[in-house]
Amino acid sequence: MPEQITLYTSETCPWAQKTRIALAEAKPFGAKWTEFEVDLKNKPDFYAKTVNPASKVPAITYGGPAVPPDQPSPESIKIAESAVLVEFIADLFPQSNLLPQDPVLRAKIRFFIDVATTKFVPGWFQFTFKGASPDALYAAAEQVQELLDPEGPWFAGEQFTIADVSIAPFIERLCVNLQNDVVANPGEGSKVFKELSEAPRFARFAKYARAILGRPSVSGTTPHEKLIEGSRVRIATFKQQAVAAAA
Ligand SMILES: N[C@@H](CCC(=O)N[C@@H](CS)C(=O)NCC(=O)O)C(=O)O
Repeated sequence: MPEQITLYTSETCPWAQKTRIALAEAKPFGAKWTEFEVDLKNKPDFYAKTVNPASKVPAITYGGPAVPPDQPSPESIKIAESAVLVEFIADLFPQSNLLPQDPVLRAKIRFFIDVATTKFVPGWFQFTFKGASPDALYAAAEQVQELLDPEGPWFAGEQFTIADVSIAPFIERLCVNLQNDVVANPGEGSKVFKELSEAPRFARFAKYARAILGRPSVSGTTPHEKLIEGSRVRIATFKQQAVAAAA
């Protein structure tokens, strides 16, 4: 009998979405799990005490007896950090081939994840929420597309891997922000969307983004209206902070 898995998540958190995508991809290969929605504005007391001392989502309890998610067993293993969890899920369900065996491909996948996390995520974040120039985002999109298999549809060609899992929530958020022009400098979002989706220099990136958005484990797992609402609040908060800092 497989060990129990409980995922502590939050519906609009991109890091938690990575683990939800990985689990959904592993489902045909036997993954079964329980989800517990953590209210990040009002976290339950048990969470930091017994699941994740960093008090962040995602986290997983693995193994131990079957217990209600709000009463985690001391006997279960507690694991946090989305990058660790995504690899853990790939390791638990090797038939999913989310992390193929070939050492060179594994290294390439990990390098791609590093670029996604250290270049693409900040490029999206700084442009969307802080009103930075889109140059860093464009440079990151170019770097991402140079690493992609030329034919695709995925990073590693025909096989969907944790490389795709790890960038998917951020490509989804970028598209939602740009298409709805929910960015720090209104008007800029639509322009950047046109550039990224129509300019020949981003053709491979645009094709990849469309494939990611159409993947069932990605599409429909995060309500876009909540992402838009959350982005508006975050943009307004950063603007207030900038005004306060300048005063
Ligand atoms: N490096 C972490 C980042 C996780 C993270 O920042 N999660 C946010 C929500 S998106 C969180 O739980 N923040 C705690 C809080 O809001 O108090 C990971 O990859 O898992």
